[in-house]
Amino acid sequence: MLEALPLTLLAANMLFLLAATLVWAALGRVLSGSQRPALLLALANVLLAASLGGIALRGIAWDLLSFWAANMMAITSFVLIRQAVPAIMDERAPWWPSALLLGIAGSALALVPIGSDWMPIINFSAMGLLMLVCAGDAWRRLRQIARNGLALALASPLFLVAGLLILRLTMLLSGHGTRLRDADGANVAWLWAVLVMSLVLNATLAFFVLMRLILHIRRLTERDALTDALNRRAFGELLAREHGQLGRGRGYALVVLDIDHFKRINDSLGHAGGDAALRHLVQVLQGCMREADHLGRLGGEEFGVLLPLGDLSGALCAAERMRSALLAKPLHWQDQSLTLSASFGVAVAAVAEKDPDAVMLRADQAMYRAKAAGRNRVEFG
Ligand code: GH3
Ligand code: MG
Ligand code: MG
Repeated sequence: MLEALPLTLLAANMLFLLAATLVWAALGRVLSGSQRPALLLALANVLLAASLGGIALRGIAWDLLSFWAANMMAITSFVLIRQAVPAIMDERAPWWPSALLLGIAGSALALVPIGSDWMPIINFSAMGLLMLVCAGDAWRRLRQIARNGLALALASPLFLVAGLLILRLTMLLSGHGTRLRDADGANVAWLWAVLVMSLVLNATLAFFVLMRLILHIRRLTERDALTDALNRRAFGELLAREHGQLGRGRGYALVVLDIDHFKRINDSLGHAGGDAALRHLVQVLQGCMREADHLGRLGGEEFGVLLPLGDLSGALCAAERMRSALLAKPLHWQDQSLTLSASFGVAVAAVAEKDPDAVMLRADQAMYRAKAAGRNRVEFG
């Protein structure tokens, strides 16, 4: 009865991994933005299942398949998992370090006698290292979107898996469990741990995919589809939040700007050219802004720039920088080159003002004064 337990657990592990393969393959079809990581993870799961299948067939199938190939498939599946984490976050990590490690492990596995204790030691060294790098990379990437503590908590299941692989390596180094199919307590416990590990790993990565999707949707609700600047609602919310800090001594400045004679641009370049001009303006303005500043599209060809902690001279300076940058960088559209200009209105929030609408009104009025005074200039109100 106990003799058959490792085989039963191997079969249970394989079934779970095959089910996970199907889920990732289906997710890859449904979530168009996450096709690449889903495909990598489907492949990783199926390779891990095949590797366990190879182990189950030891003594029955060809040794090269059940030992060397089974180990290589297991390491490859961790290479794929390591590459899937940046892919989930829409980034690419270079393949060569993983490929180099795979090559070294493959050669080392080919050099040691088939079935020797060194084989699982080489295998777990490579898998443990890959998982540790994967967890560290996930933590580093998560820190870009979450506080350090939260990023570590989110990446901790991956560190747990790396820890388990390294624990298994230390067991192997002390001579325990080198033959996975032997029905000893350590092997049975390990096979249960593999089941839990596969579950934790897949669930964590699925959570990352979900998180990325939520962040993407949130971005869509906050951004203007044409220019990717904040939309009016999101900009208004930021402004209201900043205004709430006024009482605590944290001031802000607001710049409102409107492209000059935009109708003429639409008339001469066509509507698509006008759209390109709006995107160009946003690009130029973003090049003039500090990291803490926010740009929003208030409507049509009118934009707002929120300058936290901004005073009047600083805000006038920033607006002047934007105005001259716009003149210095003409729009290239198809074969034509066109210089854009805009009129700017600047206002600094006063503690006495009840809400940000009053500040916006002053900046807007200043912008209209700039229009009336001949356009392509900065006024304050
Ligand atoms: P002024 O210097 O007084 O601001 O003149 P203007 O022509 O820029 O201002 P007006 O308000 O008369 O015209 C704004 C034009 O912007 C009219 C509208 O068709 C165009 N517009 C608004 N939104 C978009 C957009 O998303 N894409 C394009 N291509 N045009 C837009
Ligand atoms: Mg205009
Ligand atoms: Mg306008």
